Amino acid sequence: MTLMKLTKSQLLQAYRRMQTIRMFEERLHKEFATGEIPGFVHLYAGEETAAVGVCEHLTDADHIGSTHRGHGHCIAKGCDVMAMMKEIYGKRDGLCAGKGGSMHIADLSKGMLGANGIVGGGPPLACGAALTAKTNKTNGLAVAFFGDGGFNQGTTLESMNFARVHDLPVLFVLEDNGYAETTSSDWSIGGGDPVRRAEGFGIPGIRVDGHDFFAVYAAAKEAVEAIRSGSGPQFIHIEFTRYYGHFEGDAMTYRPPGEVKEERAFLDCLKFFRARVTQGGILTGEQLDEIDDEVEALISTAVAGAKAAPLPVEADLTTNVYLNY
Ligand SMILES: Cc1ncc(C[n+]2csc(CCOP(=O)(O)OP(=O)(O)O)c2C)c(N)n1
Ligand SMILES: [Mg+2]
Repeated sequence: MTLMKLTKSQLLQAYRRMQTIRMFEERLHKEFATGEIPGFVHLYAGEETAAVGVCEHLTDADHIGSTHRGHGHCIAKGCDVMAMMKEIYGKRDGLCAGKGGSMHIADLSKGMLGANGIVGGGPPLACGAALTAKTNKTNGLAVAFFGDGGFNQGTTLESMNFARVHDLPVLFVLEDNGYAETTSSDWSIGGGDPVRRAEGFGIPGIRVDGHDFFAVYAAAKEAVEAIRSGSGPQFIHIEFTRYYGHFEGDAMTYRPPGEVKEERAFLDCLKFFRARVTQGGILTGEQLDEIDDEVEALISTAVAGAKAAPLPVEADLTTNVYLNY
């Protein structure tokens, strides 16, 4: 895809969102080490193109099902960054009143169905949202993000079959970061080629280089346009790596030495983006630097706000639960 197909403001927004994800995650990595953040945290740094390249084609009326590595999906779908940070710190005015934490951030007003602690939990939710959109003829769609581990779960395979049989407006997005915990995706995906697996379900698919925002954006544009014109489900296989461990605290002994260092040096999607738009003369380095400064300030404010925010009180235990007390 040529850069000219994106307007300057679209390029600036995409860069801001990817940089917000990167800085959010880099800062969380540091803050988690202080011991102040409760629960588990899984970082999305290195995978920014998937969330942003896909969600830039969606509206608030479209839904996404996410994963345990969900911060990037939330940010790309427009969730409030300050409220997200408070949620991760378990604070009362967090996005889910401090009851969800990192792995259960949701915001239905933005179509964000929730990060999800169940591997393979997102695709059935996305199918449900897509069935609603189809039944109500909203022209909306749903995206199921899942990892290479999630791709081998029965729930994902059943969802792909269900989506095809019912011609649901669903985009299945495989975020192949090379590992499911410690297991290599080269080994774990039977048959080897995920696109062929999707085609086995009758779902058209494409593989893209996840280090290249423009490749992901173009593939997602085509898939979303096809779905909105009634094609039924589509599939995208995105390949990249995660910059951190499976969870914060993972010693990563299963990774070859230097793997992440090399990825960061030579395959960083943000560096690629910057080079493409500045060398093409479409944006200036100063415009991008300005965004970097603004995002850095936003994340610092979010962390300070989250640390200072009040914890839930005892009476909050019985609010927003299924039973009325
Ligand atoms: C149903 C289920 N089985 C196992 C787990 C434990 N678990 C959490 S994350 C994970 C690996 C997921 O790998 P992948 O889908 O590739 O996502 P990634 O962590 O690489 O983003 C596993 C096995 C779980 N949370 N849910
Ligand atoms: Mg994985």
